[in-house]
Amino acid sequence: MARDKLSETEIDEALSALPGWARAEDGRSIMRRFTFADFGEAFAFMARSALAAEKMDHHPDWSNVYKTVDVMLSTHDAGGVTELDVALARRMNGYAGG
Ligand code: HBI
Repeated sequence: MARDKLSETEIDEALSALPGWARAEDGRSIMRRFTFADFGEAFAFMARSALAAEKMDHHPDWSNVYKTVDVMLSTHDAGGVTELDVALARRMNGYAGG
C-alpha cells in the first residue's frame, strides 16, 4: 500500500532514481535542497508543489529563504518514508526542471 513504510533497501533503490535527494538525519525522512534563480522561481516551484501535495493529500515539511527551498518528505502517519514521499519527490524534481 502507498502508506506502508519502505524498507531500507527500498529507500536506497528509490533514492538512486531521485537526483538530489538523500536521507535526512532524523532517520525517517528524505530531503533535498532546491536552489533557483530568484525568489519568483522558488515560489512558483512551491506553488506547483503545494497544489500537487494537496491533490495527493500528502504534504511536505519545507522552508524557504529567498531562492532556496529545503524540503523534507516523510509520511507522518507511517513514521517513515513511503511510496507517497517518493512520488512527491519525483514530482518536485519535475517542477524544478529535473
Ligand atoms: N502529509 N507528509 C504527510 N504525512 C502524512 O501522514 C499526512 C500528510 N498529509 C495529510 C495526512 N497525512 C492525512 O491523510 C491524515 O493525517 C488525515
